[in-house]
Amino acid sequence: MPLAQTRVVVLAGGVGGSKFTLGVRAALRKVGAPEATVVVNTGDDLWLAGVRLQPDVDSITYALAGVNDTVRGWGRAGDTERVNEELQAWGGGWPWFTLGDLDLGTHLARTGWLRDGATPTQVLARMAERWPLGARLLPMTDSEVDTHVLLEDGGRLHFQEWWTRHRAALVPRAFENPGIAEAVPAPGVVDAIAGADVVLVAPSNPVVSIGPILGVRGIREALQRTEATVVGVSPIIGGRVVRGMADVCLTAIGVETSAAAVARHYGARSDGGILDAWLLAEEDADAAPEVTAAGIRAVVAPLWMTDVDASAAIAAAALRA
Ligand code: FO1
Repeated sequence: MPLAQTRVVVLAGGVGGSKFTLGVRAALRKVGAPEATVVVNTGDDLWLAGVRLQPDVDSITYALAGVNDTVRGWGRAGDTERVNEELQAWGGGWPWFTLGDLDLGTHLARTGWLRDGATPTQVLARMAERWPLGARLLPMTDSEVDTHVLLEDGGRLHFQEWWTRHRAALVPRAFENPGIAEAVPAPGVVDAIAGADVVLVAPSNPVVSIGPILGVRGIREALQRTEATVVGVSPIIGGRVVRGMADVCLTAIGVETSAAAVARHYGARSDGGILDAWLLAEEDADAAPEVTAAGIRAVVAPLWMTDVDASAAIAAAALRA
């Protein structure tokens, strides 16, 4: 299959997903291939102060539109916080969570359309009309799924509170996704996977970003059935998480923070899992035999997403795999 005709689907969430998606877009443009379809995690979406927030959808949309805050890693570049100050003066929202003024414009538009009866898929398509994103974004599901963190001390927190307020410092014993059992894939997700030549699993948090996508009934099955090659990119480099606090999440579900352990967690397609191949960082080349032994083809490549060119090179390596 010539690269120029490759139909690509990406499973993505959050900051790792945004950087990787930018790389995929650049790599596909370079060879004149069609735009990728990106299935985005919506498991940490939430209602706050009457508006619907979609952190991962917005991170990826803003990044593709080139309007994201690359320093903070979330929200809009150059945003201000006047509305948030007033909201908090009323005791609204969360004191440890900032809703930027421009970002709030997104949430208000989205909430209005949802209230008018649009589905999240339709809302996202409408948002994508504003900027030439160069990729088709689909939410993993149109129904509301949450992420809760069950703590060692018996407590239960919303994921955003645990992540943003406590910086993942409270020891989790499990993650739950209320609503996931009833969720079905958003329209177009299963067809995109079925019609793809390559499915790429972004180097996003395996537990709270990719985990919910795979938890939507029908998506894992579509990955197992597709004729596409499914290639994952390790979010672990040199035995450490590249960004975020994915190690805490992995420990909670009993997975070691290593490139091979995450590959085994996803599993080989030949063994009921989802992967055909796994991109390992050069720093983790030693782990290649372990990955191969699990029935997954190991491909060693530089994996630091330092800029779009580096991310595009990673995406190209994944496409070649
Ligand atoms: N992350 C923070 O660390 N602090 C914030 O105040 C914050 C606000 C925020 C508002 C809207 C939004 O879509 C995302 C926001 N994030 C914030 C990022 C987000 O909480 C997490 O980084 C992701 O959910 C993890 O994937």
